[in-house]
Amino acid sequence: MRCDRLWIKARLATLAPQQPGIGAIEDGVVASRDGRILYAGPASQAPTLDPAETVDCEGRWITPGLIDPHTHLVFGGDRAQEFEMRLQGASYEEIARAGGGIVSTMHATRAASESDLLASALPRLDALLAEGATTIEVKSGYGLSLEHEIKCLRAARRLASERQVRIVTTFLGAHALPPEWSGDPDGYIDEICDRMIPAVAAEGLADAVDAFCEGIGFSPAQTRRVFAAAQAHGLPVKLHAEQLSNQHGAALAAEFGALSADHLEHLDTDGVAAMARAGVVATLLPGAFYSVRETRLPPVDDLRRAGVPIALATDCNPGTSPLTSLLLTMNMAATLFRLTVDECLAGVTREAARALGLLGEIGTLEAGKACDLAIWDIERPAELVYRMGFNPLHARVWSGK
Ligand code: DI6
Ligand code: FE
Repeated sequence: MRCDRLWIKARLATLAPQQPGIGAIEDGVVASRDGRILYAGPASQAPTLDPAETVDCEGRWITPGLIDPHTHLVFGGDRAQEFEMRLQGASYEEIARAGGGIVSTMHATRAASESDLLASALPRLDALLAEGATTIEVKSGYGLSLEHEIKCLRAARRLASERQVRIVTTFLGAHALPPEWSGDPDGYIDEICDRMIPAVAAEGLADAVDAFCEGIGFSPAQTRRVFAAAQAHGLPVKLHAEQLSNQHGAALAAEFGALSADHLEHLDTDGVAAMARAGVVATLLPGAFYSVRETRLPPVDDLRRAGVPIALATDCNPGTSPLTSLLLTMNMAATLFRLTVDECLAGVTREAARALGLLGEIGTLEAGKACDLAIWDIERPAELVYRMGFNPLHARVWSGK
């Protein structure tokens, strides 16, 4: 069988769902053709392959390319000053209510051009890619008007032409109330449903729609309207749910067959059950938990028991998670949330793919999927989780390249 490239003498973590644990294979090979995996498995069972190029991995580990299923990578400015305020005792919610927080980033984002936003997002994207990421979800949500949300989504889409990476975009107009709608959140929700979602859908700028369902964000009733408008335009939904309080957002997400419910520190058992029934992925964001010094843990044991898939993401954003490392995200998920090494690795590969609705395309080393690989200079997979601030990536392969 002709193939473009053959990686040999590799140890594989296939993450294939029918294999136990991470699907470890000691003497493995991966073959690619036309950007797809032709074969990934034991060398002994490989078909006869006729590669144009062979790469000797010298015993290195190959995992699926890492996937970050929740980021706010595109924004203007930074919030280092608010970080200093929080160090002096101000809380995240106090700062948000005083006009800081998301709205301060909105001003900086509105002042930036599409090219400015692209330029400022690229170093953050590069940091993720340097650790083996091959697919990144990017949300809007700092423009908060039709014009500026569209600008952010266009900048996000342009990231994919600047680098070898798959970018999945999400419209998050319902992230915060912009000042021009002050006192009229329902009017802003009308604007989102009647103008913004139709425009974003017509331009094909978003792959999904998200909302911030929270005391300082939008109510469940408002979130419901956003979800209904998204579905009317054929867009799947996901939700920032139960981050700072229990608004029963996860159950609402489940009702709409959401791809994922994210954060979840305040999720209760009814919410867990609703997610399990509807097959909603729990995307945990330990970087945000760490940065806001949250003390309430997401109910990981309940999620496990109910069989809710668990994904991990950086939540890269200027306010609550200025984090651009999926390796550190895994370490935090293990240390802070007590996820196992296998759960952490699945969380940034297979389950992250599931959270994006792309499990048929990426997330495991299986024939037919995109050939997105991370090749690591490690002796055992646990090294990817237990070290902090060390990057053992040897090579990154995106679409076979
Ligand atoms: N939850 C978060 O943690 C981020 N957005 C959200 O809905 C915070 C965004 C920010 O503070 O800029
Ligand atoms: Fe977020």
